[in-house]
Amino acid sequence: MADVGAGISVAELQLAARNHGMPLEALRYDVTPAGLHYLLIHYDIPDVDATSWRLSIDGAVRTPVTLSLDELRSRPRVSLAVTLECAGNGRALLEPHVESQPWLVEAVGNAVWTGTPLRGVLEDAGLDDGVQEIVLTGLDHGLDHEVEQDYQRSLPLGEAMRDDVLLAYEMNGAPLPPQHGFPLRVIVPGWYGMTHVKWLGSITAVTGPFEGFQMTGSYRIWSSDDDGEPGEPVTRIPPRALMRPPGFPDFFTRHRVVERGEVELDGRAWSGVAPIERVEVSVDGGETWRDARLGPLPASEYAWRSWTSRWNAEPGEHVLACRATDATGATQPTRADWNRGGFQNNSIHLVPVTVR
Ligand SMILES: Nc1nc2c(c(=O)[nH]1)N[C@H]1C(S)=C(S)[C@@H](COP(=O)(O)O)O[C@H]1N2
Ligand SMILES: [Mo]
Repeated sequence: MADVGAGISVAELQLAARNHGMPLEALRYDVTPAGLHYLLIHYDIPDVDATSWRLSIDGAVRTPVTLSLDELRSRPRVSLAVTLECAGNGRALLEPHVESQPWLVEAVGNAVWTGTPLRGVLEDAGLDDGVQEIVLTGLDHGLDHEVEQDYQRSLPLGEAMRDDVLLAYEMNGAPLPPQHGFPLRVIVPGWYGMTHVKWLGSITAVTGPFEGFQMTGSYRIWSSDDDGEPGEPVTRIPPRALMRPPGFPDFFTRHRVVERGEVELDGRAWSGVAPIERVEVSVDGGETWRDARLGPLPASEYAWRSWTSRWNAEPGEHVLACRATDATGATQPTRADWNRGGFQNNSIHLVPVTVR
């Protein structure tokens, strides 16, 4: 860890203090308690009065609709366990340094979200022919790179009409906490976090591509520093595994101390593209690998899967590692390619330990 994050600015520290990660020991919970789930808030948490709040469905629809929270709650109800990960997870491990929220590996959580399918709401409004995308607008407002905006993301129509895309009003069986989008957020299983719009205010059907800042000015893979490069959009989460760090930490460095002998290593693995098929573990920094045991099938296709692996720990310095492979055969790189926004760094998780 020595020089990772060298040159992190006070502005980045300010972001890191607002937007916390999931402490890695919370990998022990299949369902992440709300307070331990990672958090990413671009602007301010809006102040929403649930009784006067309304969701509007407008744009290229036959009947524009507004719905209250009670009306949404009386619609068909679906609960789904979904692993959310920020597209910037791993950013601070990239070199050269990318300025933004300086995540290491912990921008993840797996919660049970309850709500009503977006699809039904769109069908009730009646989409016009030629609708291409659904724009989701949050009630939060701010500036990014001098562009003043409401937080907005769009979804291609095909994704928006999936049965498992939810307008969620509960997290882990309780009303959404303010920081996670009260009173309503979108859940798009499989996609990186930026698409799961919180504090939802309106849903707008559009007949062309939506080109708001969060679609064109961010969340794209730009491989160079060239401003003119359009870049590929960031969409679904590629495979990743994390290890629950064994033993106990040093306060300041968080370096681990492990007692010699049999150690049961464990963690979680997920992919937003296809089910996890394999997790491997290395106890020599990724030189050699062996298969971990996969836990039971997760509660949903988009929830993380547990894994375990036994290790006979011998005294000395070791670097533990894990990596996931999904059903498409996609796996994790030892070192991900740099990109200007610092997105999608799913390089393997390394955990240095001292065994005594
Ligand atoms: N309205 C709004 N929605 C938002 C954001 C935001 O800043 N405003 N942040 C997004 C990003 S980048 C991520 S990673 C997820 C984080 O969700 P969580 O804080 O519930 O973990 O919310 C997304 N939804
Ligand atoms: Mo994010």
